[in-house]
Amino acid sequence: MSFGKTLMSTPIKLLEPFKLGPLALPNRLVMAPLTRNRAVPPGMVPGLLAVDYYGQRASAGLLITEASQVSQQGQGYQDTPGIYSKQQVAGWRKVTDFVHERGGRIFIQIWHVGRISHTSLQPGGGKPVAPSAIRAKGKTFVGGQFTDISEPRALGLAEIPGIIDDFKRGTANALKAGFDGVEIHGANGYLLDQFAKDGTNKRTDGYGGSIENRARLMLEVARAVATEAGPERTGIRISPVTPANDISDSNPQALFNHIVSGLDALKLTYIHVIEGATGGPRDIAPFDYASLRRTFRGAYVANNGYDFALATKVLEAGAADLIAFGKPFISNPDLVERLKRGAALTEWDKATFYGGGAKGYTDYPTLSEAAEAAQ
Ligand code: 8OZ
Repeated sequence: MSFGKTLMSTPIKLLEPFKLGPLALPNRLVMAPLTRNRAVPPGMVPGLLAVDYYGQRASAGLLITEASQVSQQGQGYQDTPGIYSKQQVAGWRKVTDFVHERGGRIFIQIWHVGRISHTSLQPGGGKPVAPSAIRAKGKTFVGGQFTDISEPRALGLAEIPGIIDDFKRGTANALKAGFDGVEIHGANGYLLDQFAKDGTNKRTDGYGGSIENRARLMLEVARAVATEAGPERTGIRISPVTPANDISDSNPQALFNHIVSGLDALKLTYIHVIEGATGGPRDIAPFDYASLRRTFRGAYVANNGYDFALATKVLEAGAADLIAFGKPFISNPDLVERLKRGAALTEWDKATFYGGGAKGYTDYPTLSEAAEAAQ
């Protein structure tokens, strides 16, 4: 990632303010949702380290938390936080208070992993749930090791309202916890993406078959969340062509043109689009992202492999309003300040991405801390 000095004499588009619904963002940098697996078991409560971690990054235009499950059933990895219990709400409240104290804005990303889970995480040791009983090829991280994803069972039609209610309760809890808004995780092969895409959805009821039917759950969840939080405080993350978590679709362009048109009708505040393969090549499959931009009247948050040069180009072309950075925010809590100064960035350490303690989480220095340490 290069934040070159050569561009420093021209105004930096990423540092321009942006109005996101009721929120005045001081810049166009969004901290992407990042799974860090440091919630405190057994309650999956965000701990004091998380307070520090998000507080350190409060200068981002908008922070989006790591994905937080709306139910125990919605958990797929060890030590990810929830937003379904009183204790979790109390834990998150400390996070939002500290971020606000430091002048920041923060949305919580809420998810249900669907089939990307393991029986050891599920209520009563049961099977994870999915649109159809098709096991994902891949591993999840549980009990301190990478383990094969479990065989799921297909959700019964009668269970679907309960899933929507879980997202609704998660949203109500998020507001109680003091979040400025909610991002629905509709991406990366988790439950809502599993319903939307035909590689994972073989249902024959009203939630399977046609594009309209497969998109139904994502749009119903979006409506429920927006009803609870207000559409101006509701965003959603999508990943039309990612192969993450063994997901695929035979016609992602038609599917996502339909989904985004539905999201536009609900007046959501943003779509957050992972362009290409999550954390991988941006050009993995042809897709016309501009058509989503044209369809959706809210903000367009672009993500995946952006550096300063590409972000500037895309913002200047009007192809996006905000850019979400992931790994650079892990290792540079003061990413915005470093951009302002044209300062070098700290490299991230992959070994400490998932799980552990403060190391690789809250101990990356700001510029001034690094300067002090060098004295
Ligand atoms: C990395 C590891 C575990 C989960 C995603 C929430 O892909 C994730 C995730 C990423 O959206």
